[in-house]
Amino acid sequence: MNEKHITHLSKFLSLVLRHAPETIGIILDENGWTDVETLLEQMNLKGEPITRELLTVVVDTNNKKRFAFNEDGSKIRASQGHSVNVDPGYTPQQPPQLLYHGTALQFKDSIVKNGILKQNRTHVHLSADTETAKNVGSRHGKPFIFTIDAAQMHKEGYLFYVSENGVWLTDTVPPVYLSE
Ligand code: HQG
Repeated sequence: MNEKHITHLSKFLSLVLRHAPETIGIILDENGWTDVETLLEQMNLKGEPITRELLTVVVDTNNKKRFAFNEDGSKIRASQGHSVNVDPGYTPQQPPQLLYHGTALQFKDSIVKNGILKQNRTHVHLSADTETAKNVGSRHGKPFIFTIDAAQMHKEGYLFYVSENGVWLTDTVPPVYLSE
């Protein structure tokens, strides 16, 4: 199986399972799940040939474990990263003392002033370690890492979730909890 093709399919799945299900005429339920058979049918119909076996390879080999099947394998969803309004239904968790947010240097001043905002996504995405945060930030430019006093936020009532693939999610991070 061709690695480039797997990456292409992963990006296509990110598009339809996180941002634009309507491009291939599928529907996400309120928790982000969609029917696997319908997904396969619609992808084949819309010029993205895929089999159940190939879909399983894409899910299993994904470097960030971006997608998950439900227990009986009849449904699939993205574990995080949505811009469409779905609620994965994760249970609030006690976060570690510190979490990290990797961004690009050009956003630093605005974040110091306004806090970390979720922009187009349903949540602010935070990392448990600086290495991951650095990789996230590099996607946007010269990486810059903010440290977040997650324990204090939690103490003051902010909710934190951890996605099935280990990304920490919260609604917003006000400037007062940020350090550089
Ligand atoms: C920035 C990837 C100015 C924020 C990653 C980020 C992650 C502000 C950008 C996941 C701001 C939004 C999410 C403010 C936030 N002023 N800029 N007040 N508040 N920003 O892509 O966190 O590979 O929506 O710092 O690994 O970069 O797709 O969020 O730079 O887990 O699976 O606005 O996406 O995962 O960018 O990345 P994004 P993100 P995948």
